[in-house]
Amino acid sequence: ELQYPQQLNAATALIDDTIARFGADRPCLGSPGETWTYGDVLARANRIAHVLTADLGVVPGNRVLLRGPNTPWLAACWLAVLKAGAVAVATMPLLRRHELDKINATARPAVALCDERFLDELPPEVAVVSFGTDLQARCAAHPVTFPDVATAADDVALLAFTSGTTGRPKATMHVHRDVLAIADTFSAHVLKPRPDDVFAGTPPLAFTFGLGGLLVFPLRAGASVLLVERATPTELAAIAAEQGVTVLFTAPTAYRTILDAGVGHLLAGVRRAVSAGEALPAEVAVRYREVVGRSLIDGIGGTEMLHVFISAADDDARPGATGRVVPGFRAEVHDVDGRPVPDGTPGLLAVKGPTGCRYLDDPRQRDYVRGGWNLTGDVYVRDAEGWFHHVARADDMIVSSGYNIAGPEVEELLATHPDVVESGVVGTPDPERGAVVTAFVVLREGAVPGPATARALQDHVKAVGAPYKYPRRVEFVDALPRNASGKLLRVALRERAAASPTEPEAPAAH
Ligand code: 3UK
Repeated sequence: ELQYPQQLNAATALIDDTIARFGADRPCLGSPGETWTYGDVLARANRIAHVLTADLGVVPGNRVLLRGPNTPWLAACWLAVLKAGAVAVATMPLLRRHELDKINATARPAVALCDERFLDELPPEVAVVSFGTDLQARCAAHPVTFPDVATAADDVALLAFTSGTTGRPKATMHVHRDVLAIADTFSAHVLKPRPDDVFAGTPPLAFTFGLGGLLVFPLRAGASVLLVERATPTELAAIAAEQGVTVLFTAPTAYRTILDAGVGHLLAGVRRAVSAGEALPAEVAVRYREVVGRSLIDGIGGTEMLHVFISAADDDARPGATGRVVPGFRAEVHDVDGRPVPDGTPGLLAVKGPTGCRYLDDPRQRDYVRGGWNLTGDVYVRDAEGWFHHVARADDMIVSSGYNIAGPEVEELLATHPDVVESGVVGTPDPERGAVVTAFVVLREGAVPGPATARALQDHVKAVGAPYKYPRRVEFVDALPRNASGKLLRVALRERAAASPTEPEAPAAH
């Protein structure tokens, strides 16, 4: 059981309390050009908190929209918002006006703090202060100390928007206690960070995967974090080697790309490499272990749960399984009526723990939380040893001629063919079969996109998996569509498949 005082400000805990434990002169936030010590971060966050409250009239409970790529300024603004007792609404840098309009309408921020290079897409009705120059100039007029607002542990600290691809975006509310709870469960028990650790990675701070891994976890441990604005997977590997990164956060496709490029050895100094957002293909997990000598830490988390609740560990991983329940959480596999199913049987993943789903003003709360359990929308199997195996998102199950086929499973089978870089597998409606398994495939350089390769891939799937799972339709594409947090957009593939009627069994060359 985690115990927190009733009065709790997560930003005070992450900065002021960490300084009290480890001192102010240690490195805290780094970017390619500079390093801010804990003392620098404290002074800047405090001054920004004065700007928010004194200059901009922000009061506790107001929401403050944040926008920008991962930089020390963005991180300091996030801490300042919490110090002021306000609610941080961080937005993904890739979002454009249309998406920001929806977020603005739901969150109704009092003011926005925005990287000066990212002002363009903000809705005109939002009052905005840009950082660094404008905000920096205002900061100079304020003292480096600030009396942090004495928030309650269960006051809302942040709104995080789900990466959902249909309908109105859902805002999830997380309280000050939740922010510390993710550090004191997954990070403390699985990552076991030390003050000399150097964290880095690619997820935006607006994605709670990045917020935890690239701000909350390092600061809770007195460690430092290197914030990179943008990096290809191979650039990330080079940065990790050059900068002595020891804890790394990125998506499964990035690890795969690093291994494919033959630069996996650059991660030799990384003690903990976390993969989340999508299922980690077993093949990638195996190759990573061979090349780097440690296991990737696969973890499933979610915006609704704030962070990871089932994970492997660097010294305890099983390729093909996500992991085991993180201490502090409970997880079960349920049938549609909410009853636990026996081990070995697929069902709906149900989770409870110190964090959980609280949608802001949204009837979909009723679907996500049932009988006290959070239903993530994933189909999972638990084995007798307590390992959880990801099957698919419930929406990504394909029912074809009465068979239940998980799109991601067919993707795994395809990934074992040497010509395949990656694939996205969805169902296309079909009058006879209900749905037809359709694979969008990215081929390795040199492989020929055409009927012969399609046939070879189909035969391969039939040979390594149950034959009924083979993709009756195969389409070759240059890249797969992904959303702002790097997830495969299966909805877009379904639309594409439905829009381009192809003769089954006679795939067109791309
Ligand atoms: C899927 C996974 C298999 C799964 C997230 C870590 O991804 C995060 O949050 P989102 O709200 O999406 C949640 C959904 O993504 N998923 C995530 N990780 C895995 N599926 N294996 C995995 N390891 O469908 C889940 O329900 O975007 C991940 C930490 C914080 C996060 N917000």
